[in-house]
Amino acid sequence: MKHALITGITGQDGSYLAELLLEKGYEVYGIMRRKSVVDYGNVGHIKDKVHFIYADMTDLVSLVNAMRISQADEVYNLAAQSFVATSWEQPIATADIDAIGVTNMLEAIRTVKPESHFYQASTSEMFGLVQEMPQTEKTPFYPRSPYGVAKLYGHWITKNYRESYDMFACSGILFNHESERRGKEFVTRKITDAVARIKLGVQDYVELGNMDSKRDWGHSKDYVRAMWLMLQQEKPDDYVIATNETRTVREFVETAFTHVGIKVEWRGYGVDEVGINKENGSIIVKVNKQFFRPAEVDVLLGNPKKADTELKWVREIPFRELVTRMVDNDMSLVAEEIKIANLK
Ligand code: NAP
Ligand code: F7E
Repeated sequence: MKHALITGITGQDGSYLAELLLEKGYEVYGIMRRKSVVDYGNVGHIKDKVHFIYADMTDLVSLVNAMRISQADEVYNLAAQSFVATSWEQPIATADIDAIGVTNMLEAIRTVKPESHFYQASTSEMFGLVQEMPQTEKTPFYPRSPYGVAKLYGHWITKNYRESYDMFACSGILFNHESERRGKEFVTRKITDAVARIKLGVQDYVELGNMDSKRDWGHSKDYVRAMWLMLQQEKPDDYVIATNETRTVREFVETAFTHVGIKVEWRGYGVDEVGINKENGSIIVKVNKQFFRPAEVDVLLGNPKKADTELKWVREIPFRELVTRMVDNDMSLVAEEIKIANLK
């Protein structure tokens, strides 16, 4: 039986990856941060099947301990301060976790079990101000946020440990992937949660930032399969994981509202743009400068050809299904919330 250690197991990807590895018969270990109230995040439903170890990416000793306890054959480093907007508010914490944290994990592996296979959660944010379309493994990087800069360090240190110590260390350059378990501060979940609240009559409108920003959005469940595939190859390498489709935030909004039977009509430009419910004329989308970033990544579009060819990785959940799954999930959650509030 293989042992796997997942950092960031309580997050979106960590939870889907833990489910996948349990299905495959792995003994799954996950690191958790100590909090004042115990919180299993997205893995509450499988908490009895996972071995939890208290550790932190900024604490090398705790990671060495996690390696000693788990004796992991495969280490998936998913832990990160992952919200780009917060990386301007907490640039140093972001660097400690997302950059130095990677070296901590690699050193822990090198000390305890250097033959372990290592996966690093790299990101399309490293392409930032994109230098070519679409982006591939060969596209030069130009990060545009403290998050992107920190992740670029993590990417290169992974490659460096592979070349310096012959470690089986891979980076997945994953483009945006979302799900029903996505944090509500990210634009997709913010939209689907708001669409459910507006449809069910408990919210009037949603305020967003840059509506023209374009992203290559897939589903997390498909993307964690790619992580596992990378660690099963004969040789370690880096791969772009993406859908090769890109859409604006505005298109995401339209698709989500359409799914609940609301047609949005757009009026005005820039910060004055509003989305109107065509049926009754009410404003359901506004733009608020507060959600703009100091430097933006305008467009991302990834070419996953190498992953298709070498990993035989295919995306199974198309864009529309991603959106409808998220909206349906939020409709159920908000309806339940309303039911409970009415019982009080
Ligand atoms: P997420 O939901 O924000 O999960 C982040 C995880 O990291 C959580 O489990 C969090 O634990 C943990 N964490 C944060 N700081 C930590 C620390 N100091 N020590 C230990 N654990 C810590 O992120 P995700 O969407 O699943 O993404 C997974 C990884 O892929 C991240 O590295 C992210 O940067 C990267 N990535 C994501 C995307 C995407 O579109 N989702 C694309 C490319 C790359 P708590 O529960 O305690 O907060
Ligand atoms: O923003 C725009 C915003 O916060 C997407 C992380 O998983 O993917 C994610 O980073 C776009 C940006 O994700 C709002 O300006 C407009 O252009 O959902 P997001 P992200 O920044 O792309 C990458 C690949 C990662 O690695 C990260 O960890 O949407 N946008 N209005 C907005 N964004 C937010 N959050 N909120 C708004 O109101």
